[in-house]
Amino acid sequence: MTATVARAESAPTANIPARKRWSVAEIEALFALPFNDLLFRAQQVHREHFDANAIQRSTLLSIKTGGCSEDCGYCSQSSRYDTGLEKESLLPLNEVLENARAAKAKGASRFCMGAAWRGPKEKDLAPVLDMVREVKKLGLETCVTLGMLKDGQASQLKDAGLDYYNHNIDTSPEFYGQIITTHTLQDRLDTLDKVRDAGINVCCGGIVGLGETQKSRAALIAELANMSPPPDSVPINNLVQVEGTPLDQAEPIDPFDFIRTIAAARITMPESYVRLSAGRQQMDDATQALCFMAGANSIFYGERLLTTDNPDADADDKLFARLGLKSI
Ligand code: SAM
Ligand code: DTB
Ligand code: SF4
Repeated sequence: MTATVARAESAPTANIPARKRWSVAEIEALFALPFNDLLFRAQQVHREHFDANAIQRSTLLSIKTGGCSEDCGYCSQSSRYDTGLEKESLLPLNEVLENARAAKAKGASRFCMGAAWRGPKEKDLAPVLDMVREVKKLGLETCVTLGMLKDGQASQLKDAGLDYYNHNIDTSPEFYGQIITTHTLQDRLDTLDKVRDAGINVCCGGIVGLGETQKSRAALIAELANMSPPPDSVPINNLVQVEGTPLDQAEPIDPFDFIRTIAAARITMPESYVRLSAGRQQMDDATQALCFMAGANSIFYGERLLTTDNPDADADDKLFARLGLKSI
C-alpha cells in the first residue's frame, strides 16, 4: 500500500524534462561567439530569471587562518608555501559576532566564515556550530567553508541553521592534478553530495587565471553546470597572486576572457547566483560593470576576502550608485 502511494506521488516528476547536459565543446562555442553576441545572450538569460539590476552581497571572515595541510597552488594559507602569513587559531565567538554585526550594518545579507582546514575535526566543529547559530540569530544568512566533511558533519551544520556550504571544485578535471595533489576532485564532489543530502544550499565554483587554457575553463563550467542540480551559488574567482605560492607568476587571464567565463556560467546555470568573487580589487570598474552585464549577480562585500584585500564597502556603494544597481 505504502509503495503504491509513493509511486503515485513520484509519478509527476516523470514529466519534468531532463536538464540539458553541456558538453565542453558547446561551452567553447559560447566562448568563440563575438563578445557582443555572447553578452547579449547572457543578458537575455539573466533577465528571464533575475532582476538584472539587483546584486546579492556576502561578507567573508577568515575564522581560522593559515597552516593548512593542503597544497592548493594558489593559496596563501597552505603550510607548504612561505607566504609570510601567520598561522592563527580559531577566532573566539565574540569576535566573529562583532564582524557579523558590522557586515549586517553595512548591508550584507549573508555572512561567510572560512577556515583553512583540509576538513574540520569533531573538536573543531562544535565551536563553528555555535558561530552558525549565533550569526543566524542576527538575521543574516549563514555560510561556511571548512574543507572536506566527514559523515554526519553536514547534518550537524544543517541543524545549527547553516544556509550555504562553500566548497569549490576550483578547476577542470584535467587540470586539477597540476594545481592540487593532496586531495582529488572526487573528494570534493563527495563533500558536495553530503552537503546537498543534508538539505544545505550548495555554493560551488572555481578559480581562473591559474594558467589554464580556454578549454580547461570550458570544462570547469561544464562540470559545474552538469551537477544535478547545479550549485545554488557559483563563485567565479580570478586568481589573486600571492607571493610565495607556486602560481604567483601565472599568466593573468585576459579581462574579456574573464567576462566570457561569467557569461558562460550565467547561460549554462540560469537559475544560479553567479558571484563575481576574488580579484575585484585588481579589476577596474568597467570590467566589473561588464561582469554584471554578463550575468554576475552577487559579490563579496567588505574590505577583506580571507587573507587578501577586496574593495572597501564605500567604494562598492559608489560603484553600485553609478551603475544603478540595488542590493538583494
Ligand atoms: N579550506 C577550504 C577550502 O579549500 O574549501 C576553505 C577556504 S579556501 C581559501 C576557499 C576558496 O577560495 C578556494 O577553493 C579557492 O577557490 C578560493 N581561493 C583561495 N585562494 C585564492 C586566491 N589566491 N585567489 C583567488 N581565489 C582563491
Ligand atoms: C570563494 O569562492 N572565494 C572566497 C570564498 N569562496 C571562501 C575566498 C577567496 C579567497 C581569496 C584569497 C584570500 O583572500 O586568501
Ligand atoms: Fe587549504 Fe582551502 Fe587553501 Fe586549499 S584552498 S590550501 S584546502 S585553505
